[in-house]
Amino acid sequence: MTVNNHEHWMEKAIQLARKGLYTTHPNPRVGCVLVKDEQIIGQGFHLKAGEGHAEVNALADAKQDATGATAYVTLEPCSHHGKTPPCADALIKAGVARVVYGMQDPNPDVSGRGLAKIKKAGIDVIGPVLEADCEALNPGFVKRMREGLPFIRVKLAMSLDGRTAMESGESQWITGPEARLDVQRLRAQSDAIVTGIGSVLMDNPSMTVRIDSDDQDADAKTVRQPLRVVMDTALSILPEAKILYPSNQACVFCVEDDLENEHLEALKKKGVTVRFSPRGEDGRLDLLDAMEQLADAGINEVLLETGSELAGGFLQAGLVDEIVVYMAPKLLGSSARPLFQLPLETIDEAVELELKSVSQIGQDLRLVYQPNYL
Ligand code: AOF
Ligand code: ZN
Repeated sequence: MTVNNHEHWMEKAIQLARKGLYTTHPNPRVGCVLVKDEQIIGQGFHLKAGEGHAEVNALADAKQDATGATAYVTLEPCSHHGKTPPCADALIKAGVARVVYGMQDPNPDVSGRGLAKIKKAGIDVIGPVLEADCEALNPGFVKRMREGLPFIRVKLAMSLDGRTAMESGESQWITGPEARLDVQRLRAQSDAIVTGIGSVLMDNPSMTVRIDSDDQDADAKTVRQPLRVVMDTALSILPEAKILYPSNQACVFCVEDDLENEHLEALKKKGVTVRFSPRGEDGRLDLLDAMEQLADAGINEVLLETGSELAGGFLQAGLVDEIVVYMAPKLLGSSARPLFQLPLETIDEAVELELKSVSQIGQDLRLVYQPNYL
């Protein structure tokens, strides 16, 4: 079989994996097709942690005996007993002749052991195939496993003159309804939404996901609400703030030596998780430490939805992996607030970005950038 055929079937497996876009957390999105005589005989994807992995679902779906089939799977089949038994064993038992994989599993419990087990059983192993596309399914899982940090995406809405809010901080409804729906999809695919106390005090947002169950992109029936996280050095958030409810999915980061104590007790009583981070070099909450704590808690993808100051702080800390900007056909004027607060003085200090994609969405432009950190 030619490489192109492998890519063709792997592309099908990738499409299946995308169905888990909103639901697999903290597990990766994975898809699998079983091919025999140039026909798909079974297909599956991972929907939810604790439930069947892609390979097991594909085997269960198989309309005929999978003996001699080729399994195309976007991620190396697992070799460990997690919440479910090893997929490598299931494929061996089913008698597949060949396994074509998209990328090695970066999970240290697996990382190469699944492929080794399959090879040892006398099954052909081919890969990686479409590795970059398979990695792109799981930027957060991959980053958490390799670096102990979540993948951090900053979402910003701005006017043509690069302003995100009026001088007063007033910022609602800069972009059109299509762009706002797109933001709902970004929220739904994120494990956590992070914001700052400034945005909470200004807008009292709820930051929940409101998405149609017939969304075309993924199985949206089981959309879960991401964890809502507030960066609040002095713990000045009011226990009634909307973002804290439901309280079992809310978390506030603060610095322990700076607390307003009655808030701590009130928040704990309401069931909100309060986490402590040390002070960074600039005297403010250490964002790197906070993000490491989130990764340890199984958070793969973070969506940062906040004002220009905290967004600037994340950028300067080298923590931003992707910037999604919605640009509205509006001018907000020269006294309005900029996209990021960055105290730069010379042109050499300019932050370089790489443009990844541009698309029109309603009347707005959607621009995706990756920072080029030195
Ligand atoms: C696969 N196929 O569809 C997925 C895999 O706790 P468990 O049993 O669900 O295992 C989770 C780990 O299994 C996860 O961290 C990742 O390494 C792997 N995910 N592997 O072969 C799948 N979702
Ligand atoms: Zn598995």
